[in-house]
Amino acid sequence: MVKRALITGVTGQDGAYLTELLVGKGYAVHGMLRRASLFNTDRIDHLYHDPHVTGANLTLHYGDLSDGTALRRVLEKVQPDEVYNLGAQSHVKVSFEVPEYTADIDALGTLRLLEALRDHVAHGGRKVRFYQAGSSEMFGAAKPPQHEKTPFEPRSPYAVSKVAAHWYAVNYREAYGLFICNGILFNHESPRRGETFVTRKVTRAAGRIKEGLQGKLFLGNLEARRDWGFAGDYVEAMWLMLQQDKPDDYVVATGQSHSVRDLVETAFSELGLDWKKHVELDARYLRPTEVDALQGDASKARKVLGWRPTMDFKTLVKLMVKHDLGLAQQEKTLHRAGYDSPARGAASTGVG
Ligand code: NDP
Ligand code: GDR
Repeated sequence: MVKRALITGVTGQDGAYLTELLVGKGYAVHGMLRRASLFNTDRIDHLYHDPHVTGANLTLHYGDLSDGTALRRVLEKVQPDEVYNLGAQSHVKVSFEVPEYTADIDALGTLRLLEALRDHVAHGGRKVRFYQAGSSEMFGAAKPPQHEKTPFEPRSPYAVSKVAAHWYAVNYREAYGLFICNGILFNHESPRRGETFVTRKVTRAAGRIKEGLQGKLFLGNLEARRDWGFAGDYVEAMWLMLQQDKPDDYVVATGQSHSVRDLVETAFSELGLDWKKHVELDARYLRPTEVDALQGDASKARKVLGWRPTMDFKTLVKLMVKHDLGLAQQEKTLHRAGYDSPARGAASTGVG
């Protein structure tokens, strides 16, 4: 029997890596995406085949975490064995600008999906396993190293919403006996990372500065410390959680933490650049309340799931810098040929 997985947030960084992983394992993957005025499937286009072709193993469905009816419909249609709830307004700084929306999608959206799941399982007598994308941001002000028993002290509307989603998930597991796992994942990055998150913003800028396309990089707090791992490793942990005999919650992290300053220094020096000549502070990127230090203790995931990260911080930064230098070189070639790309991405958004 071919297993069926439903992924919300399939167009995001993790959605793309998870789809690759599951397709590689022989799953029929169904992704939920929201309607956009421009195509928003760049990260999964290489995995998508015309549905009329036999053997197509990624199918897309329109839906939105704000729309409970659509969630029910998609569940009924797909009849999944596993559901991965990755969809979210995932930007911490943006959550201060749009707190109600963030709560609606990240907290209530999870509740809507759990309600649909509860009915789907009760009426159809089906067995469905559910993964909830929790975050190290939930630990917020709690002292590192953080593990499954560390109390949550959230510091942003995003983090508060993820804490609510976490407890909804625990409650639905206990109240209705559903197979639900919360992953508490620390920051994970890749060349597919959105360009307003700090790692990608830095590696994009380093490549563009090296190619003479940009002079300055404006950043916020350089002292914050994060535990950065590779997204490809982290989606493996999500899948492993759903393959266990019992549902449980797991921290997923490398156990190493670095400051934003270390990140900038590592990325720029990879290209022989002196970051001090290019980086400037812009208070727009400071957060009203910051999470100062995150460093995960993933002993439980190591012991129970047999999960280990394969990529360290330096290798990850190197991979991203190399990728983004390539992008900058393409941009330069286009520029020379007379195709000017508009100012774009992290350099110009002013939000990330
Ligand atoms: P991204 O921001 O790259 O992707 C988020 C996904 O959610 C996108 O597919 C986005 O669609 C979708 N989405 C946004 N709003 C809605 C909505 N209203 N209805 C349905 N889908 C929506 O995030 P990541 O891939 O990095 O993260 C995946 C999940 O894991 C998120 O829940 C995030 O909060 C969480 N997380 C991430 C960590 C990380 O370091 N990456 C760490 C811990 C948790 P669109 O493409 O249209 O915008
Ligand atoms: P984070 O990631 O908030 O940890 O959330 P982000 O990369 O946005 O910030 C990390 C740290 O860098 C500091 N910082 C800046 N951040 C951004 N985005 N832009 C800047 O210019 C900048 N300057 C300094 C931030 O203040 C912060 O301390 C990510 C998201 O993927 C969440 O969805 C996820 O849950 C957590 O990781 C774990």
